[in-house]
Amino acid sequence: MEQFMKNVVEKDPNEKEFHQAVKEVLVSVKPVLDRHPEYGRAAVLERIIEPERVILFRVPWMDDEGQVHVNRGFRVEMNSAIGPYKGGLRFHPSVNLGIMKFLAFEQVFKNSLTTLSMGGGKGGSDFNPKGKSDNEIMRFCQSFMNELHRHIGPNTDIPAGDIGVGAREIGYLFGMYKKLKNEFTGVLTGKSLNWGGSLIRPEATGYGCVYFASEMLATRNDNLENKTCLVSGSGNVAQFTTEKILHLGGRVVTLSDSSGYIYDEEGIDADKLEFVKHLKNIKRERIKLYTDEYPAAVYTPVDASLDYNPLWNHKADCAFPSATENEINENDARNLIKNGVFVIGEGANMPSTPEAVDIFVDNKILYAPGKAANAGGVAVSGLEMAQNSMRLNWPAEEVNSRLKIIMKSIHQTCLEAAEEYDKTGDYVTGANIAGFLKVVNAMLDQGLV
Ligand code: NDP
Ligand code: 2IT
Repeated sequence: MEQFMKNVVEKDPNEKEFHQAVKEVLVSVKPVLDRHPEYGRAAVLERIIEPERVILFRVPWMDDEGQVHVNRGFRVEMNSAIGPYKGGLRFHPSVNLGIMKFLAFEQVFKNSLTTLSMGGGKGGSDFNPKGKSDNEIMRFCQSFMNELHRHIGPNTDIPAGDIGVGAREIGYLFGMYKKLKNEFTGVLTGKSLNWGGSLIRPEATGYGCVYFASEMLATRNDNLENKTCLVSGSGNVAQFTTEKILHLGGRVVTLSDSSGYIYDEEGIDADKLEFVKHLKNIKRERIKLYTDEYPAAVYTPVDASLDYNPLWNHKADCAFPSATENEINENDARNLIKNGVFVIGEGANMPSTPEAVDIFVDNKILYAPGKAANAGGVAVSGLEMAQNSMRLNWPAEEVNSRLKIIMKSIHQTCLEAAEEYDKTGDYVTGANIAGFLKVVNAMLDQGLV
C-alpha cells in the first residue's frame, strides 16, 4: 500500500488533492483486496486511478473591451465501466489538473453509489466568472464548448454544473453544443425547465444531503427537528441544504462565501433564504450584504492568519460544509466536536482534510462523506437523462420521491458494506467499498480494455 501510494505521488507530484482522494479510498478498500487476491492480479487499483482519457485545451475569449484572454479547459474522463462519463464542470481560478482528477475520481465512486448507470468524469476551467458580464460569460462558454463538443455526447460523456457553473452557464454551453452538432440532445444536465431540464435538479444536491443526514439521525431514533445547523457556502448546494433543513424543522445559523461568513443567531428563515438566493443568484453579490438587510447578524471576514475557520466554532448539532474542498481542518474538526456537533453531511466534495475525517470517525459521530452525502445532485442528473431519453417530464413529487429513495438506498448500502468488513457505522469505509466493488466488478466483466 505504501509503495503504491509512493508511486502515485512520484508520478504526479503536484496533484495533492488527487493523492488525498486516492489515499482515502486505498485505506478503505484494503480489506477487500486482502480478501480478493483476484483484484490484485487484475491490477484494478492501478487501473482505477488512471483516467481513461484526459482532454486539455486552450479556451481563448474576448472581454467587453476587446481584450483577448486565454484560459485552460479540462475534461477528465475517468471511468466508464458502469456507464457514460458523468460529472460537473467547475469554473474557478483554482482549477488545475490535480483538482480535476480528484473530483473525477470521487465522482466514479459517487456515481456508482447512486444505483444508476453512470461512469465518472469532471471538467472545467481556471476561468474566474466573478465580475464578468453576461456577454463575457457567454463568449467564454461558447469558446469552451467549441472544443469540448467533439469529446462529449448523450451516450459518451454528459457534463453538468459545479462551482461557478449554474443554469446560466449550462444554457450558453448547451446552445453552442446544439449549434455545432445540429442535434437537440440531453448532453448536459442542469438544463432549464422549459428546454429539457428536470424539476428538483437545482434542489437535488442540498435536499439529498439533508435526506442522508436524516437517515443517519434515524439510526439513533433522532431527526432534524430543532437542531441547530452550521452551513458553509451560499451557492447552489448551501441554499437548498438550508431550505430542506428548514422544511424539516431545523435551524440554520451560518452561511459563507470566499470573503467571509455570516452568523445569524435568530436563524436564517425562509424569507431570509429568499433574500440570499436573490443576492447570490441574481445580483451575484457578496454574503456580507446580508448584514445590511438583517443587522442582528454578524459578518466575519476571512482571516488567513488563523489556523481555524471561526464558522465551525459555534454551538450547534449539525454541520453541512457546502463550499469547497479542505474547508474543515483538524482544528475545525475539534472545534465542531467541542461545540456539540454530532452530525456532518458533506454537501461539498472532500471538504474535510484527512486529519479532520479521522477525528470524526474516531469520535463515532454521524459523519457522511461527500461521495455519499452529495450524490443526490448527480442522481437527479441521471433522472434528467432518463426523462430526456423518454422525452417526458416527471412532476416534482415524482423526482423528489425518487431522490429520497436513492439517498435511503445509498445510506443502507454504506452501512451494509461497512458492516461486512467490521467497520460498523463508518460511512467512509462503507461508501468507498460499496462504490469500488460495483465499478471494479464491471471492469473485470468487461476484460482488459
Ligand atoms: P456554487 O458556485 O453555486 O457555490 C459555491 C460556494 O462556495 C460559493 O458561496 C463560493 O463563494 C464558495 N466557495 C467556492 N470556492 C471557495 C473557496 N475556495 N473558499 C471559500 N469559499 C468558496 O457551487 P455549488 O454550490 O454547486 O458547489 C459547492 C460544493 O458542492 C463544491 O464542492 C461542489 O463540488 C459540490 N457539489 C456540487 C454539486 C452540484 O450539483 N452543484 C453536486 C455535488 C457536489 P464565492 O462566491 O465567494 O466563490
Ligand atoms: O460533484 C458533483 O456530483 C456535481 N457537481 C454534479 C454532477 C452532475 O453530473 O450532476
